[in-house]
Amino acid sequence: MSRWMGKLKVFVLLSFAALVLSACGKENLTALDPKGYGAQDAMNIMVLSIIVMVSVFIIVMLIYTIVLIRFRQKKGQEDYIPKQVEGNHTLEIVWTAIPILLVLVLAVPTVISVFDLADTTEASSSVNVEVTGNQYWWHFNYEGEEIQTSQDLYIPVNQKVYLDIQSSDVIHSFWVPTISGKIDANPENVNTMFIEAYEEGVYWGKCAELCGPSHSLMDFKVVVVSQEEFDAWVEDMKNVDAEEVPQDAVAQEGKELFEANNCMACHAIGSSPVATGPNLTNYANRTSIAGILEPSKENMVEWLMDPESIKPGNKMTGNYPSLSEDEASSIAEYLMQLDHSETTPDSAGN
Ligand code: HEC
Ligand SMILES: [Cu+2]
Repeated sequence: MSRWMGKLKVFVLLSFAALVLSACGKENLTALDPKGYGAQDAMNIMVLSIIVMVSVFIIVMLIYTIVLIRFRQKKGQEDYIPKQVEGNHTLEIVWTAIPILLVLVLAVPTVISVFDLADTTEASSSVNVEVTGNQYWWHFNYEGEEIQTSQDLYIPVNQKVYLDIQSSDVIHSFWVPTISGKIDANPENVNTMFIEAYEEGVYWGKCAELCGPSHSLMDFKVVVVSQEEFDAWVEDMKNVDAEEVPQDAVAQEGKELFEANNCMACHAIGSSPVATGPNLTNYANRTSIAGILEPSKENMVEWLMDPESIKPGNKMTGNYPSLSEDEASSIAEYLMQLDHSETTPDSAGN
């Protein structure tokens, strides 16, 4: 009885863990509530496989139960040997054919979907973005437009957006579970995929390939806005004046400190292709700082004074003169007033 109780306890504990952990996900960071083309395809195939597997289970269990009851040894028949069916051709053909059929039912939609998702014939007439994974942040270059951004990828709703994905260092993997499947960002070659979102909103993206100590912090967002808002955003971003001097005196001082402290060796504001660090254009509208912190001035000061404690192993630590709290605060003031567009994550239907 104690062994049985032990098993029951483990079962109850696991069920409880499953129940509790299933609530851990973030909204718009789940493959189970698809809101995009690739994610919907994956979901359909998952549902199909579950239907097939559950049906097989139920049918096998049914036959098993019937056989158990109908063919059990009856009193007075201890010596009775039932009809033997080994080598029965019909049976053997049936139990070979059924699994082949099931594999086909799963394989055909899967293969169709794989080819469909790899189809890039419409790429030339769509928005194309060059995506570069870096330890531990993402760079986005809108091809043919003078637009460079990082961390927040703006795309128009209900449009295929083609991504040319690569890495500047180690292998990463680009994944926005609610919208699409994932694809590797390799240092040697460019991988192409498209994403299409069916609903406006802000969707979470993750690096899905272990790439170093801050791999799990390599988050980004896809900001899906209406076509009009996207067009407006493109215009705004193309016309950014990187030299613009802020009105506010503290922000002005921040700009000077930004220029004096080597920041520009790695960070660009505007369309400059410098991408050793994230492009900081339009920073006031970012959904996060360094991909993971709430966008507040306190968090920014914390990041500037000690990025290592926030993202271990990041490539900014130690590569600029250390800043006093006042200096960090002025720089934060400067960056967080870089507001180049009316299109913000809040316009994304939220
Ligand atoms: C050696 C290159 C380098 C220098 C110099 C540098 N940074 Fe960075 N910075 C980076 C990298 C790389 C990241 C991305 C870190 C990560 O997320 O892993 C980063 C991230 C940031 C971020 C967060 C960006 C985002 O997308 O939210 C800010 C803000 C920032 N740096 C400001 C500064 C300022 C201000 C200075 C100068 C005082 C500076 N950086 C100097 C490389 C650099
Ligand atoms: Cu990564």
